[in-house]
Formats: sequence, C-alpha cells, structure tokens
Amino acid sequence: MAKKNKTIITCAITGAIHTPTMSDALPYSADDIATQAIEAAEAGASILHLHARDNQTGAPSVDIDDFSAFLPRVKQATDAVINVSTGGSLTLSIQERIKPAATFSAEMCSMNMGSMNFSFHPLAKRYGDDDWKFDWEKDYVANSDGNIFRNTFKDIKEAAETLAPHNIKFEHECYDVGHLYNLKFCVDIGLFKAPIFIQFVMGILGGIGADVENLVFMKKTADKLFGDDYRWSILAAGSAQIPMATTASQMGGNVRVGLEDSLFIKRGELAKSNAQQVEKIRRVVEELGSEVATPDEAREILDLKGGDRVNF
Ligand code: KMH
Ligand code: ZN
Repeated sequence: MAKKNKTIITCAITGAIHTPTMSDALPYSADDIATQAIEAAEAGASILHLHARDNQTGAPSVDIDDFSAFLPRVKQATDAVINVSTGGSLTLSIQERIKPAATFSAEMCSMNMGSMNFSFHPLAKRYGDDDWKFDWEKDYVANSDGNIFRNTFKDIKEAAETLAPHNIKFEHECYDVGHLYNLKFCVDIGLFKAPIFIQFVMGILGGIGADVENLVFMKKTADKLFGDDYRWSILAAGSAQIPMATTASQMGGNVRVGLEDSLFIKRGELAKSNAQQVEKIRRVVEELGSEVATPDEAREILDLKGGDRVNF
C-alpha cells in the first residue's frame, strides 16, 4: 500500500522556455529527449513531463511525429508515468496544444489554470548576436515580453471536455494565487475530479515569485479551497529550483525538477543533465528523512489510470 507521504519527483525534460544556446545539456533531438528522460527515471523521477521539439533546430513543437519519435521509446524503457504537456508554445491555440495529449491518451498532462504574461526576455541579454546556435532563438526569447499565455475559462473547459474521455490526470499549473481560485471554480462546475494534482509554479516572470512566504500562502490557500481533495508539488524556476523543492518536500509536498524549469545544478553552475538534478533532489529528500515514491506509488497517490492504458 503506497503511503500518501512519499515524495513524488517529476522531471520536466526540455520544455519550451530554454533554447539550445543556453545549455549544451538541454535535450532537443528525439534521441536526446528519450535518453535523458530514461536516465531521469532511472535516477528516481516517477513522472516525466514531456514537451517535443523540432529534431533539427530545437524549436518547441506540438507535432505528433516529433512526440512519436520518443514517447514509445521512453515507455518501453521505463515504467515512469508519462505526462504530456499541453503548454506547447505560447502562440498556439488550445486545440493545437491539447492534440498530443489526446492523440496519445497519456496518463497525465499539464493543464494551465489562467491567462498571464509569460516572459523570459531578460535571458536574451546574456547572449551576443553571434552566440545563438539557431536562427529562431533570439527573436523567440527577446520577443517573449509580448507574450500572453492564454488559458481562459473557455479554453480550460474545452481542454477538460476534450480530454475527459481519455481519463487523463491533470497537473494543474497554478502560477499565482488567483489560479487556485480559477481551479476551484472549475472543480465546482465538475470539470475536474479529486484528487486534483496542483503544481505551484513559482518564479516565472508574469507569475508569483519563488520564496517561502509565497509558498506558504499558496499552500494555505489550497488547503482552504480544496481541503483533503488535493495533492501538490512545486516547480521553482531558475536557481530557486532545488532550494524551494527542498522546503516544499519538508512541508509534505512533491517536487518537480528538470531542465525545462532550470538549467542549473546550483547557483551559477549549469547542470550536466536532467538526471543530475533528479539525483540531487532525491539525495536531499532522502537525507532529510522522506521516501521517494516509485512510479506505481505515484499512480496510487494520484489515482492514475495506468501505464497500459495509453495510446503509444
Ligand atoms: N514551463 C513551466 C513553467 C506546460 O507544460 O503546460 C510550465 C509548464 C507548462 O510546464
Ligand atoms: Zn511544461
């Protein structure tokens, strides 16, 4: 019998924020995404949060073929829970963004709980014009100050209703306290069923900052709104990743690491791989007296449909 108090480690392998120039460790080819995902699972991640990228240029992709190039390989090599992103890229419609999760009928997928500014343009200043590896990167990063990440109530309803027949468990990405209230509204109208799984997303420019006071506020608000009917995890962007995950694990939360959210292993030092971040947070969690959940324990804690009920 799995214990609720075991810590689930999610690893978000590549995402859509960082670009190949920023770190040689960031995987973007299907081979590298598959290899790093498998290594992260071997290191102790029981959930793998996966985005696709163009195999040649590393640009964010929601192309079904780009997902097909690694999903079956990851499934065959690990028993980790596969979580397909519906975040996609910020210029895409909700229909385009949810297509991979629906096509592959994943065990889990992300569900972003509000519209917001979503920017990483300050990163562009770290690179000179000739530094960028690929043509698309500079504008993609520099122009993100104009991004609106659109997740209206109508979008959320459409995503929830389209994905409902697939019995997918959502990782509800809440980037600020208001998003918890959006989620409460959606639960009350029957879009999502307990136990809901909330990812407190902290430190994105456009969302709540990554500090302990804010984490306590998010947690208290979620307690007030959802009582016992929720599980939670934290994702802190950049070098706050491991420190905030450490604090959250001590507060009874689950943790997300991975190069999608931070390229660092500690302040000022780039991580060599996703697995290195998983190894580090696993070490911390275990040293502090908690146990890390296996994939099957994560399935039990989150009431997932099972790895044999996906379409890849
Ligand atoms: N990149 C994270 C801050 C998604 O994939 O839907 C949020 C995220 C969104 O993971
Ligand atoms: Zn993501």
